[in-house]
Amino acid sequence: MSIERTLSIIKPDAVAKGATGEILKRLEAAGLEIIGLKKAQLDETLAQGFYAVHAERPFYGDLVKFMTSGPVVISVLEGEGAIAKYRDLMGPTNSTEAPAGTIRGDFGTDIEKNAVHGSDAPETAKVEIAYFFDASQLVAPSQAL
Ligand code: FUP
Repeated sequence: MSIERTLSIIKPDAVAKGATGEILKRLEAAGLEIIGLKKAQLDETLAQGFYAVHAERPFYGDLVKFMTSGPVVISVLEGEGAIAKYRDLMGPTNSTEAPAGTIRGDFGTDIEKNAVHGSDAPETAKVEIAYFFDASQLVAPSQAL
């Protein structure tokens, strides 16, 4: 495995529930370092662009509406095997199928309101990180204390 970066979005449902702190705590506890972080209100154009790959899917309009329904917390995580590690912590896409102990199992509701997004591959991570962060907004990971 290698050191990777991945993009995380804590979605409007989880932010509205006050779960931001707990989710960030789980990421850090798993050894993922937060090297960029911001809270944002996505507008329609930004949400549409982020999910452009799903533009032809029937759920696209509702997904964009959901993602713009309230603030999100966007972060860049760095660590050994960060992409798979974060997807393991998230659990499966559909929160109704996500086991307790996973972020989607504990904080999501269904396949749309599923609490978090995480990149699914190195290529998508690169594009997604650049979509929300300039290089100058990311810090170098800290050295072990
Ligand atoms: P994931 O990689 O787990 O986030 O899942 P996908 O890329 O397959 O889907 C992206 C987002 O689309 C999901 F987070 C939720 C939403 N979605 C729906 O709302 N309905 C569906 O039937 C499938 C996905």
